[in-house]
Amino acid sequence: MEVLRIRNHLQAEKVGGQLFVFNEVGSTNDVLRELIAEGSDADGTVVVSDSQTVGRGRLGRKWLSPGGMNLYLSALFRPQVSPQESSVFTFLASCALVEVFSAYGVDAEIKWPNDILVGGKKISGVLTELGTSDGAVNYLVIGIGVNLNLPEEFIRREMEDISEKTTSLSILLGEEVNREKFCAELINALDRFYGEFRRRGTQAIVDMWIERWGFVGREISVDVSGEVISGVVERVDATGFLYLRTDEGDLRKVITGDTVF
Ligand code: BT5
Repeated sequence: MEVLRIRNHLQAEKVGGQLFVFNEVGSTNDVLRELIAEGSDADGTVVVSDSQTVGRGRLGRKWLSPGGMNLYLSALFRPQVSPQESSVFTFLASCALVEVFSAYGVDAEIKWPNDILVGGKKISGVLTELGTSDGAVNYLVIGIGVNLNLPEEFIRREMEDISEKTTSLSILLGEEVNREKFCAELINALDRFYGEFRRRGTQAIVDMWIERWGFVGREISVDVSGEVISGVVERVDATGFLYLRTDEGDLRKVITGDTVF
């Protein structure tokens, strides 16, 4: 991927102001953290790589990151938020992804807390990491992986255990996707939602996310470190925590976990 080809499609105000493109890195989240340590720490800085050798998900999981076909992007945000509010930026990224997929005519679903699915299959994941100093957020690194041109046979061959649960935009559209254009559109969407955040704060992002997620008032099951909690989602607070009313009538606050279908 080439910087200029991405820049050609950019309309962003803040996100992507500094844009670094690599052929191969360990993880774009780590590269961005190194750049921050070296002083390239402008709000909205973006790192993109063609491939990752050790792409990761949450809780030490792997993110399969073959070269030449997908998007691996990390964006730096420096908002005034508490560490508890950092998951609101996972929501922000999810809203941006849903908007971009929708522009391709693809109806994407959000799976709490950080997955984007189409027809029940995962197409994208978000990994939010934070740097703190004195208990306050110094920066947030939002890592986004999107399966763009991942072919069906790669999924079958290399992703055996998750092959039934994985898809890509090219499979859905039946044609190759221009990765630089998609990358720019995602940066533009992140920029719009970041603008909303700066104007209207965390609650506005949570509200937009709730609308797109669509599970308030519905029953879900969540795996929290091996314990499955089921209940009706009563609300999502301004820090992104879920409140589930269980069959027993208890209200359980859920901070993180995985939705179980
Ligand atoms: C995620 O974690 O979904 C967050 C993924 C974030 C990846 C981006 S790429 C740019 C940046 N740099 C990084 O190193 N990471 C970020 P989690 O919810 O823990 O899901 C991980 C699980 O998704 C794995 O255990 C697999 O089951 C599945 N998975 C792995 N690779 C996949 C892929 N390419 N497509 C779909 N599912 C995948």
